[in-house]
Amino acid sequence: MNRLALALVAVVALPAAAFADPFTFTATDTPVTAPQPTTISSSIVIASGGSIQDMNVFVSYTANFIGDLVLTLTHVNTGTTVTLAQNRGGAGADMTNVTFDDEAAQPISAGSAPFGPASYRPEGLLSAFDNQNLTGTWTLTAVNPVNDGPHSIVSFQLTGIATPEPGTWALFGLGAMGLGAGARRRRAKAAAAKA
Ligand SMILES: [Ca+2]
Ligand SMILES: [Ca+2]
Repeated sequence: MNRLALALVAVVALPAAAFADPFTFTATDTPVTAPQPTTISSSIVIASGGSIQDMNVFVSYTANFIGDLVLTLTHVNTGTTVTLAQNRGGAGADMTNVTFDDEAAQPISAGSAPFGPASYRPEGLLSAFDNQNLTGTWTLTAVNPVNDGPHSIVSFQLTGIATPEPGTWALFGLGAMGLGAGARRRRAKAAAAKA
């Protein structure tokens, strides 16, 4: 394999390993509390993210008679909404340290209140966000139309895997080419000095 081929392998192979990065973003506006039936929401603003490969949602929420809750995650920038839990848990209360994850062993329909700590597959598929850009505003919304007292989003977090957008890849490639050019110039100088 010649040097050019080696350099190409390095440029192509390194980013895939180095940049399929796990991410964690935590809402800072929690707790959000209101009397039912007022809808409550919590948002996370991500200034610069990559292409989503896996999205999971971590939630703690409190309410009596949780069975009338509809909990959704919306990417405001694209308008994509995924339902996490809809009318689950009956007369039970609360959802504590619950992770919604397409890869979880059990669906939310198999859980019972109080939910968690546990992982559940959501009602919809979080893979709806795959290959979309992580950048933007993400809103967790709790609709609870029957008044059983206050309800509260106690914590909200997004976790998953993202890779850089094509623009970032192009910049990385240019950077790697620049390094290669520098090495070639240094070798040429060394050769000239010897001559
Ligand atoms: Ca997942
Ligand atoms: Ca209620």
